[in-house]
Amino acid sequence: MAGFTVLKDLIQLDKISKVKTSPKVIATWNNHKAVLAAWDVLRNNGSALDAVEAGARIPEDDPADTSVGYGGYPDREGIVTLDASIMDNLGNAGSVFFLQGIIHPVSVARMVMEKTPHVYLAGEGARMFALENGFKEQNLLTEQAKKAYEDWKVKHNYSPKITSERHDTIGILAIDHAFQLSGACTTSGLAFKMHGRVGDSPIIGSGLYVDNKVGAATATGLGEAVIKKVGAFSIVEMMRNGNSPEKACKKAIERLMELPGKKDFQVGYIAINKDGEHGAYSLQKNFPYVVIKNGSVELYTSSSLLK
Ligand code: SD4
Repeated sequence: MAGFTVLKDLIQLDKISKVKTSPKVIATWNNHKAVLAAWDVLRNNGSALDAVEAGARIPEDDPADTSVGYGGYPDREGIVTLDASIMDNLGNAGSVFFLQGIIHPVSVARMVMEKTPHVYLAGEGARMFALENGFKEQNLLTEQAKKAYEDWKVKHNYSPKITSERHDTIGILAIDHAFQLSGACTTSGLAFKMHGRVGDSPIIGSGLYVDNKVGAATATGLGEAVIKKVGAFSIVEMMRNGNSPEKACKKAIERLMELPGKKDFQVGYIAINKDGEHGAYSLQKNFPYVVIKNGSVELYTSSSLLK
């Protein structure tokens, strides 16, 4: 009997060693503090869902990150408005659009996913929901962001043209010890956007998509372009059809070439598949992304279509 148990254990071990995947987190840009926070969750046997939320909350809190949460650059009226989304391994999704005065939109998005029958809450409704659920209201416009806004008004003469001055939006994907996938994306959107504008980040299938059987993808860059090509969903579908994460991201970037003005904007995609393989691709060069596995952080620069 004892021999049988040992053999069974060996078979189990053998099975495990053939599984390619181990916990991993991947995030857009050099969000190394975010992947470390996510890793801390995974290392303690936490879920991919908890990991991506913990990771996304890091830049939301960071006044130096001018594309996310507190310290994010405001819109053309000088108001910081936030978009965020989250998806779990079961295909559940939650998002907030155009949220004002609440520092952690990713956690509000998670609450929309877990506590309501809805997927999207926008504007005042999202803010009321957050306040009713214990989130505190606070001013998200830092002195530095206010100054940048004042300078922009002078320099750009309040032009409605899209200016992609800075990008640091975090899209973050994780696979946990139980081989489950989750993802999140959070942003203050394009700097000096029109009041009421919503980007790709909270739109399920555009800025973020997770299918636990296949993989997950997320986006950064010009949201209008990502929305028009339903970026993240198309990457997951391309992975379903046998493409590696990098190949799928590349094909999705190639589709952007059908859009006008392609030389003037950036889009970067990152993806991970069910085997834990990751990849990325961007339209313009110099798109960094960060990966953590076995506790060590690696910063990569993706290949790009335009050189
Ligand atoms: C948006 N995709 O709102 C976001 C912007 C972004 O880094 O990625 N900024 O369009």
